[in-house]
Amino acid sequence: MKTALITGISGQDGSYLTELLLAKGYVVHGIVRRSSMIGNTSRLDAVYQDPHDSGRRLFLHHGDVTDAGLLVNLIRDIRPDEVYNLAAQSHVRVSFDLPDYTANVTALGAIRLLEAVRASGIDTRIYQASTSEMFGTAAPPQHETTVFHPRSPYGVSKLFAHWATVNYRESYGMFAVNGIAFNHESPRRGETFVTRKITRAVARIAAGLEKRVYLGNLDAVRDWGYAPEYAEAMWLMLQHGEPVDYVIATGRAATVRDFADAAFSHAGLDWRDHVEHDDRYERPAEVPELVGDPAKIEREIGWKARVYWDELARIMVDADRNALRSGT
Ligand code: NDP
Ligand code: GDR
Repeated sequence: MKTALITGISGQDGSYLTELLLAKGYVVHGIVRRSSMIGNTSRLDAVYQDPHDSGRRLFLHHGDVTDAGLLVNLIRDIRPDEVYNLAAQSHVRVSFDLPDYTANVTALGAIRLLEAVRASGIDTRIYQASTSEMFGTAAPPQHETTVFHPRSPYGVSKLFAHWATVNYRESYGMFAVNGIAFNHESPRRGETFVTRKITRAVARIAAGLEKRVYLGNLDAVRDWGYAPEYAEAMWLMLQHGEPVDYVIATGRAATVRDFADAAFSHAGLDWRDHVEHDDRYERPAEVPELVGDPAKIEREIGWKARVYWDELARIMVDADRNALRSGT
C-alpha cells in the first residue's frame, strides 16, 4: 500500500487527487491550514473518514508550507512514497496585492518541501504544481522548451519553484518533476476565478436572483481543461520510469468572452445582456494568450484531455444550477 502526502489538499486539485489516490488504495496524508471555521475542508466532505475509524486511509494534519519544521517532521513521520506540492497562493490578481506573501508560500514553500524531503533521506517522488502562467507573454502554442516570461508575482514565484524542482533533481538525483498545467476548472473551482465566477453568475441570473456580473479583460485566451483529468496526469507523471517535466493542456483555447457566451447560452441567456466591465478585475500586466501543446505528455505518458472548454462550461453551469436548486 503506497502512501502520499498532499499539500493544498483542501483546494480544487487536492480534492480530486485525494479521491483518485484513495480509489487506487493509497494511504493519503494532507496538510490543511488551521481556520476559525470548519468549512475549509468542504471539498473533502465526500471522502471524509472518521478519525476513530481504525481502517481509515485519509489523514489531515494542521500545517502550513511556511513552516519548515512542520514539513521536516511530517516527512520524517509519514515517510511518503509520493509528495504532491499543490499548496499555493494561487490567485494571479491577488498576487499583485500580496507579492511578498505569495512568494513566501508559492516560491519558498516549494523549496522548503524539497529540502525537507532531501534532508529526510527518504526515497520519495515529488510532483510540483507548475503553471502555464510562467510562459506569460511567450507566443502560443507553449510547450516544454518555450522560454518563460512570467507576468505576475504569482508567475515569478512559480518559476522559482519550477527551477528549484529541476535543481534538486539535477543536484541530488531526486525524482522531482514539474507538471506545467494550463488552466483547469470544475464545479469545485474557487469562486473568484473567471470560469466559476461566470457559471455561478449564470445560475443566479437564470434563477432571477441577480441581473449582471462584472468582469475584466474579455479578450484573454486560455486553454481550459477539466480538473479531475489533471489529477490523473499528476499521478501518471509520478508512475513514469524517468523524472520528466510535462506540459498538461488540452491544446484548444477560447477567449473569456467565448466562455461567457457558451455558459450563458447553455442557460438560454445572451451574455451581452448581463456582462459588464469593471476595471478592478484587470491586472497590472496581463497574460494575453495561453494555448498548450500537449504532444509530449500524450506521446510519452499516454495522457490526453477528454473534456474541452465548451463542454466544461456546460458541466459547470449545470453543477451551479443544481447546487442553487438544492441549496448546497
Ligand atoms: P486552489 O487555490 O484551489 O488550492 C490551493 C491550496 O493551497 C488550498 O488547499 C489552500 O488551502 C492551500 N494553501 C494556500 N496557502 C497555503 C499555505 N501557506 N500552506 C499550506 N497550504 C496552503 O488551487 P488549485 O487546486 O486550483 O491548484 C492547485 C495547485 O496547482 C496550485 O499550486 C496552483 O497554483 C497550481 N496550478 C493550478 C492551475 C489551475 O488552473 N487550477 C493551473 C496550474 C497550476 P486553503 O483551502 O486553506 O486556502
Ligand atoms: P488565471 O485564471 O489568472 O489564468 O490563473 P483566472 O480565472 O483568474 O483568469 C483567467 C483570465 O480571465 C481574465 N478575467 C478575469 N479573471 C478573474 N479572476 N476575474 C474576472 O472578473 C475576470 N475578467 C477577466 C483574467 O484577466 C485572465 O486573463 C489560473 C489560476 O488557477 C492559477 O493558479 C494557474 O496557475 C493558472 O490559472 C494557469
